[in-house]
Amino acid sequence: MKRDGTVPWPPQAVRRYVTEGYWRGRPLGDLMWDWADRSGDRVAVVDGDVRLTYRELAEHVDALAENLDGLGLRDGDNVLVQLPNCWEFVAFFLACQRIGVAPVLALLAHREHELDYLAELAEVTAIVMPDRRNDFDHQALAAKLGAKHCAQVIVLGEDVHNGHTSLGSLIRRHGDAQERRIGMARYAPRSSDVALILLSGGTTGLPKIIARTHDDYEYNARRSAEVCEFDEDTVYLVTLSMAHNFPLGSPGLLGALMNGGTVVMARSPRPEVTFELIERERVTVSSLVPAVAQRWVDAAATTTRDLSSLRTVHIGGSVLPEGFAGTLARALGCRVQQVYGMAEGLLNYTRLDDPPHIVEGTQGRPISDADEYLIVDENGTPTGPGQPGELLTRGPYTPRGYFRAPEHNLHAFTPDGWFRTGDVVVLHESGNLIVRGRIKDQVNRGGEKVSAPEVEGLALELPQVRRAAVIAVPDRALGERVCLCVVLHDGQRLDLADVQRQFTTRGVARYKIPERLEVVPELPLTPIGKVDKNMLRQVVTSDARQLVVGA
Ligand code: AMP
Ligand code: DBH
Repeated sequence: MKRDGTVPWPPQAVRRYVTEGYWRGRPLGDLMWDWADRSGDRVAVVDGDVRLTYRELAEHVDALAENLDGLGLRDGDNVLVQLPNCWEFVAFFLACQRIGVAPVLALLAHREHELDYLAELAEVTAIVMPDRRNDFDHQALAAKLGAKHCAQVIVLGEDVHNGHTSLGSLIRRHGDAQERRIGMARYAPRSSDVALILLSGGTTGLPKIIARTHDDYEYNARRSAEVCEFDEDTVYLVTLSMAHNFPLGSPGLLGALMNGGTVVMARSPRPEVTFELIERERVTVSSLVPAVAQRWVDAAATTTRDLSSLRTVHIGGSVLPEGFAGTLARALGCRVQQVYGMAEGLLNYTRLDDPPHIVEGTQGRPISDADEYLIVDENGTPTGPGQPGELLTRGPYTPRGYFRAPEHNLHAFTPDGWFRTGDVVVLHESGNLIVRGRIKDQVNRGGEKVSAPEVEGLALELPQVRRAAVIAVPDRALGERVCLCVVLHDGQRLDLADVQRQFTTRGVARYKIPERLEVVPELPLTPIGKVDKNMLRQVVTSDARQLVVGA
């Protein structure tokens, strides 16, 4: 099946990106053998006791790619992938790239509500999930989704049910690797095709997804790795889920592999797990969200692990508390790069030679000379120097539309292709950007983005609820948490535990489930009749609360 629903860059932009060398015309899957030819005996991936050289990785990937073809997966297919960080995930990702299959990268936290939607929207032909994890039976859910969406089920783990295929058995190397490598030429996906599908945090009923091409994503990772000075000595620890754009390609594990470095997989971001890996594998760099970084800082004070190999930490995904970049650098004895990025494209990093006040006080600047951006007011007019406004952007790795979302794209992009980030930024005199806040209707829970309208829609399914509004409430550990404000039907009662139980039964990812409930007699409205969330936020987070609750 061929994918439709992507929004291509206009021809003059394509010409520019090709002639000026941003896009190299190479599918991601081809690169793997460039790496193996260059660094074949070096260790590419470490996962527990498994250590794979670049050559071994490439051979596993080709064997897997051929077996996926044998299962009937074809160029143009999409596959739903929900896996923990592990070497098999890296191999699966690359095998998809070899044969033109696009992985749709779901988070481990996602449940039926999200996965069913993704399977439907992307029309996936296969689903890859672990057997069980943390007491959740992923395979049972995979079976249900597979049956509903006529998709094959591929399972990571020992306990593979009848009718499902074992990922372990597909990945085994066999036969003549050189012959297979030559034979792989028959797949040859085009570099302008979709390579992978990333999830956005979303600001609508259900989050939108982003199709990234080989050309754009290769540049995304390559240029990021240049900015972050990755090289052969880079040992990158995958701390966050590799389904995220940040550890996957910003520069993340792809940036490390492109430069002959080593990628170390962590199953959990907890310091108990990651510090041991840093010591054992002499890790030089990792990427963290502020909530995880805070736990590392706390643990670093008393750890007996040797963290001296750590040279740089990338931190981004949500607003960094003031002064925290400096605290982090001191606690871990390394440099910090702030990263302001998005699955939609645009990436900003502070540079390694920026002075400390810039590293601590800004979220960096775009990676590419071809990145364009504007800071605009509510009318779309550029704000004056130093004035905050919404950031709009376009460029060689920022697609011109969400996947299969023509209606939504009318609002999310301007007619001339600028992506409206929904973030409020200000341009610092250094040329770096500072993120001041956002106008999008979202909660940023420790870097995981939650669409407020999505949670409101789910709340309205509860029989007790007449009206619902979701706002972010500040939280020390996570930055923000989801607060659900509801007006109940007459005579109804509802408490937080009840809400949480009903959301869990409905199959909603845990990070979206409200952690605070406010039952109010009415929701405050703006003059044009929309819920006034600014007022609601003030009411809920201050003493002004009585005003509405008592109204
Ligand atoms: P997503 O679209 O889900 O990939 O999330 C990207 C969004 O995360 C951005 O548009 C910002 O709202 C937020 N974000 C990412 N990095 C930072 C950062 N360093 N500081 C503040 N917000 C950030
Ligand atoms: O928050 C993000 O989505 C994000 C943050 C930092 C991102 O996608 C990235 C870097 O690539």
